[in-house]
Amino acid sequence: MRSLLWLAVVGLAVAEDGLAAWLRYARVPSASRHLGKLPSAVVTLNATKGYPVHTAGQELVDGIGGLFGKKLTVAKSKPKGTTATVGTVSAYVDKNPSAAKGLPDLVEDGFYLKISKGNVLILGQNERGALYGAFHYLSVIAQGNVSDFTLTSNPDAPVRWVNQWDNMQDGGTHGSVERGYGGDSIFFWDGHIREDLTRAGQYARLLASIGINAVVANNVNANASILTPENMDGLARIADVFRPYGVQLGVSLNFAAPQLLGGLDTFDPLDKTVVNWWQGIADNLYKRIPDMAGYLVKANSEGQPGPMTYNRTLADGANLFARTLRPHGGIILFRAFVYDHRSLNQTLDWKADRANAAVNYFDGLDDKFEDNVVIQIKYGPIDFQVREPVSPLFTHLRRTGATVELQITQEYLGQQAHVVYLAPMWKELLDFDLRVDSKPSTLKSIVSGKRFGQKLTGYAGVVNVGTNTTWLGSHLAMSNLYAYGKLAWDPEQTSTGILKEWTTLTFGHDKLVHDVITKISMESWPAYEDYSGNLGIQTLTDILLGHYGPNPGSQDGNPWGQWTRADDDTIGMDRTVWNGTGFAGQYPPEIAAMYENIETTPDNLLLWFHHVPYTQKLKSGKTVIQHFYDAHYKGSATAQTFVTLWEKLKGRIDKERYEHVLFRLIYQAGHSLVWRDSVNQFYFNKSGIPDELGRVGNHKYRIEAEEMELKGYKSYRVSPFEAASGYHCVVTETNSTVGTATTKLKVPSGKYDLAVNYYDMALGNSTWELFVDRKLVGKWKGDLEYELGRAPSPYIDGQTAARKTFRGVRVKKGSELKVVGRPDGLEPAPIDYISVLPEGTVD
Ligand code: GCV
Repeated sequence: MRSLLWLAVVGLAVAEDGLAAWLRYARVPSASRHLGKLPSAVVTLNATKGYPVHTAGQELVDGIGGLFGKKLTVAKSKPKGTTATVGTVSAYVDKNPSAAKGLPDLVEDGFYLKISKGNVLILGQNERGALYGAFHYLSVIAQGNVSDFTLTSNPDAPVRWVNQWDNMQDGGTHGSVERGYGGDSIFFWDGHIREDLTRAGQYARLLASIGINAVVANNVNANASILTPENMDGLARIADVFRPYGVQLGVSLNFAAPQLLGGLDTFDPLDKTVVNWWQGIADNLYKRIPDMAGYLVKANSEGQPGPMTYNRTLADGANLFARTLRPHGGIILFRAFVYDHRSLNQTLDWKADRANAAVNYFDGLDDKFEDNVVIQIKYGPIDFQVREPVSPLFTHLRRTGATVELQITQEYLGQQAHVVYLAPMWKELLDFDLRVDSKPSTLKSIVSGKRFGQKLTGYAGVVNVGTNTTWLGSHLAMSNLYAYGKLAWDPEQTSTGILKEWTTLTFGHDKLVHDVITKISMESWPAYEDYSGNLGIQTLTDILLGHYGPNPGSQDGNPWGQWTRADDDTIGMDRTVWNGTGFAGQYPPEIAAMYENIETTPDNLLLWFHHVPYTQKLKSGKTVIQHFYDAHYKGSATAQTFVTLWEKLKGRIDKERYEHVLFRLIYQAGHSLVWRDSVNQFYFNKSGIPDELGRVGNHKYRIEAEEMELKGYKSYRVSPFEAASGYHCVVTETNSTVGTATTKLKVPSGKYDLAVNYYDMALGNSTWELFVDRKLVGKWKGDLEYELGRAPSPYIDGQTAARKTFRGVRVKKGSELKVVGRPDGLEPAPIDYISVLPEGTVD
């Protein structure tokens, strides 16, 4: 068995398909030189198979074996030679009572490490802590550090959960995993819990290695059927594969389950039969899963039922569950994402504002919650946008603990088809000082419980991994999951420090690899913000469909409340108290005053708080509109450099991951131009204000497909208009007609980069061929819906717009340029334009 496990670990490292993530245990450089500084045997104290101390022993054997090629033996008591001893503090003190005095204080899940001349002592406050300590030690030596050290490490907060938005059934809300871009659910299929939960166990291992202690496996948009006896048995199986890693299971509930599943005629939280029904559920769950973490509840939000249906408060709703969990020691994370997406009216009410909802609903309830209720608050008041101010609700809960909800899955941030390293954004949020009572009150101090003294506080990360071997659909996106765990444990860590660790563990020690990944990652969030939504206007993505690709117009004119209030002359949400929605007044006075005043509002949140003319001058001296234009050019130019940077790594990392990442970066570079042009075109059209640098609307290298000589293709007006250059593309005349678009080139003879902008809809897999003087330059297929996990779309719009570039193509003046498009299914091989670019030019 041991050798099988050994092979599995080594095998994972060899395949480099991403499955092993940062736990590859790949051989460190000059491994044999360090053997003397490593333990020769592992002693596990009071280990029981299936529990974390036992797992820790196995990880040490596998880890040191993989990293250094040294085979360790596992012993129950102290063998000869250097030893790694791992266990809980109490097990250690039982055996060595005199050692108790020298040990530090540990909080729940904390650990102590003492490394001295090859002897390693790893003690956890509990079994989980011991496993965390083992993973920490392995991470340190994997980074090449085998020197002696002593470390006491305690988590900053007790709640360090992840949420999966997995549906029980494919075709549930947004497929198998809502807002998941890494494949199908690893937990559920066809309404049931999967038989094979291997991936769930591997997931728990990854999470334990970064200090995560619970996973809510099912979507917050919960299906009541998760609570059938059969599915409860299935949940118990998930808990069984989590347990060896100290990861507890949490369950999302549907508030109306007593009616939907229980057959009651009510789900009123104060109704006795409802209370009894829920008590029965808790008892049945805990009978199967005695160590269950608790519940997660989304109520009265986006169509989900909740206590307000019966005019009960949110506290009545949360407490109902809290009381049924109390006898079992469980906790409930109750989401603050409560708002009504049906009644907000933008036209009639200048003061209407979705951002106000959370504080409005929760104000006055702080002292009404049971003490095993935690309020889970998204970092910003709207919904995981590229930039939001910290939610003011964090300052309104002083007795009840809060978790900050961060989103690892990049719903509004490029859906893992764009690289966006999120740690810098999270750090900015966590470091933000909310100045409660005019005292230092950073978000991190609030969610650690230190600022207000609550016991139950922390972090909740929406992760949404899937069956894809890369977990998230992209190798580089995994730095976000790693960073989430690291920051939840210790928010003082730096974004670059975390990245460095992750890069070493994931890709090795090569300095160039580090330099490139650091540069791309650290520039990625600013670049994405630059080419999506600037100055606090939100991401400007398509909020009605897949939340992917540009669609600034979709923000307004609907009750979802992600408004920009852009008209021909002005833009931005007036959230001031004196003239607007009053949202700024939800902050403590110092912060409220800062946001109330346009002069003291930082530029990057200007349009979040103020409604201004496009000609409003920023602190930089630029106007709002010119900033938009410039930022979109700057951000998309940065995205182009990611490709050339990555290409430097050819041959320096394994081919499999090199190609996988390169494909995505090339796609991102092309799509960033779609973003640039759509957003700029939209606001140029609205404001009529030209770009001072004359770029917007002027594309001298472009040949519009609709202006080429067409055979079998016809011109098609795209909606929204800004998603196509010249507002039009071409589509084949029928679903079976082959289309050709031909033109004579007027450029001087030479080498050019030829870029074809096309649309890859999820309705078929058209093929395109590009010819110069009848010679095939290249051929490609419209199959991005299989290659990228981003939300598939059936439309010709900013979501599906993509670019294929052929570099260094020789053309002559007068050469014939031809694209042949073969439709497939309902996809009519659409083409927007072709750019004939002098080498190195971007447009
Ligand atoms: C799970 C956003 C997402 C929804 C998500 C919701 C939430 O609106 O688009 O997919 O639903 O947030 O966080 O509950």
